Amino acid sequence: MNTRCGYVAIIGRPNVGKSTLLNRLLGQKISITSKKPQTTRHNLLGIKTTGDAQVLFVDTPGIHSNEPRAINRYMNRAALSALRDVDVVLFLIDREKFSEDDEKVAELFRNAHGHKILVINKIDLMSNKSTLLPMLQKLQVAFPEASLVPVSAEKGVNLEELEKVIVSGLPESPFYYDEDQVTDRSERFLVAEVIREKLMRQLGDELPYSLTIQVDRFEEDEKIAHIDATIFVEKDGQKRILIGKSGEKLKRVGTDARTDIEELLQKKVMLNTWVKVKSGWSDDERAIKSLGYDDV
Ligand SMILES: Nc1nc2c(ncn2[C@@H]2O[C@H](COP(=O)(O)OP(=O)(O)OP(=O)(O)O)[C@@H](O)[C@H]2O)c(=O)[nH]1
Ligand SMILES: [Mg+2]
Repeated sequence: MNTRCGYVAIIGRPNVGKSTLLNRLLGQKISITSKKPQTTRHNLLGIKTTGDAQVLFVDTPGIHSNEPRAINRYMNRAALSALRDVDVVLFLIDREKFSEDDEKVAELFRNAHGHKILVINKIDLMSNKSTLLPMLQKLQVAFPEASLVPVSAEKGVNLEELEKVIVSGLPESPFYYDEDQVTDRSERFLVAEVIREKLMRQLGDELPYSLTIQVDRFEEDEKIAHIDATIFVEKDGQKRILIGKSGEKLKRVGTDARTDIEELLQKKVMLNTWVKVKSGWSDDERAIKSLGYDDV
């Protein structure tokens, strides 16, 4: 039997649903998601092996044109690097809005190598389904080389069709990874991401962009994992907001994170979190490197 295997980059502006789609396709949550744009900061490999195909999905940070800080430039760099040596490119857009950032990604998509698939996401939100066909026709003219697939990542609509189109774009090749492997990222990395997700979801608009997580201790035996993590923010005021009245806010974040980490590691988890101020880390090239933003 000839097997197929190759890399599939998932690109798009922030918030179109790239990470939601990855998790859905894998049938397992490895990538964090939230209502806020710029949730994903790192490229994340998600491996799906079924029958004679192994798909190596790369979820990427949303490409954006407003790049005020070093961390934003790192995120865009990461997304761009995913397009190198890729076999299939999935360009995700939201059903109706086509913004300046979408244009920017569209340009990269047009110039990309590999099979091109334009994925129109969130079709569950289309109130008038009769607008879908004319929209697809317009998009096909704008992207003549691309296969068009409308989906709902959240509701799982039309994903089998999408997978078929993806697999048909993969080259014949032996598998690169073990069949039961889901990602190449460490549990330590995934744990830090879960904590960041709970913070993204529970905090107001500005603060999430000023924080980053470092796992200081990760020790486990068969039954229990002991995890210590530091949440870095940029200002004293942010630390106060984050801790909240008598530590309530942080406690809620910790409880939510622990539940997800227990699910991830399949064991009991003792999680301790601290908040520290690291002034200006997000716009400091050296600081972001030392905080793990160093792989592109
Ligand atoms: N209704 C609906 N919501 C969706 C769908 N897909 C994703 N969402 C929501 O859109 C929001 C953004 O989803 P993410 O998966 O975090 O988006 P992303 O493209 O990874 O965003 P960044 O990581 O910031 O680039 C979340 O609130 C999702 O629940 C969909 O098919 N339908
Ligand atoms: Mg994402």
